Amino acid sequence: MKIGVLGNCDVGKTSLTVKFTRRKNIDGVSKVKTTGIDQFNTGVTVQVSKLLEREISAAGGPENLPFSIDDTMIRLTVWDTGGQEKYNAVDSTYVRGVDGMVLVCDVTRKKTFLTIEKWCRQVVALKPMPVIIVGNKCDKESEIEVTPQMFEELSQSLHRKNIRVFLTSAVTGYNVDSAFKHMVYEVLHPVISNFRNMIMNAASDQSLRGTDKPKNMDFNV
Ligand SMILES: Nc1nc2c(ncn2[C@@H]2O[C@H](COP(=O)(O)OP(=O)(O)O)[C@@H](O)[C@H]2O)c(=O)[nH]1
Ligand SMILES: [Mg+2]
Repeated sequence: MKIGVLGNCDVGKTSLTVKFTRRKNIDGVSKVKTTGIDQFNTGVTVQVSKLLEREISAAGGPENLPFSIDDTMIRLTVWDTGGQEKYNAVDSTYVRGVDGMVLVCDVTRKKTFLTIEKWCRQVVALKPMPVIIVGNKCDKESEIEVTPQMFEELSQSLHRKNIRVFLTSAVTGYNVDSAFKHMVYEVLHPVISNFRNMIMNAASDQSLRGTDKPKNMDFNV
């Protein structure tokens, strides 16, 4: 799974990505200007079977399922872009290569907020995908130019029911994990639903047919 991080220069894309993925102090790293696309391998793996623990146990445990999901993991890669703002359009190759997009603006600079509206439309036109909006630097309370109401209006004007807004701080870490985790779960949602249905079908098949178990199946997620 690949997650894209897009927004104007200096909004905190690199800082947020580093905070989430490496949990290192952001000082120093953020001083390096990003050019092109930096790919962060997060090392974050999502165990689908863990997310489905309740359903699996309701079905009588993993040994009762006709397939195995405990080995299925999804690797999360966060891409960090730089320099996109120089061009009027997003890089279509980059957009097509990701499964979800985190659009970041700096709440202390209104200009950066206005850009993400334009980019949001371009992104979903190129490839329909889950998108979230992140208003970063919310620790700089006295300098805030973008209000929660403005985010609310933007979210509604985009006519995408599920678009969520997170106010974050890469400095304090506030809401950083929640934002990325929400992004991951939105991308995973169809996969999880599929597994959930299969588990439920398997459970009802078994209650009808006793001990009859179909052969194992492999899944590529
Ligand atoms: N106060 C504050 N500063 C931040 C925050 N996130 C990033 N910065 C600072 O903003 C500058 C730009 O950050 P950077 O991650 O390089 O932005 P990028 O160009 O979008 O990747 C750096 O000086 C960071 O230390 C934040 O949440 N709060
Ligand atoms: Mg950067």
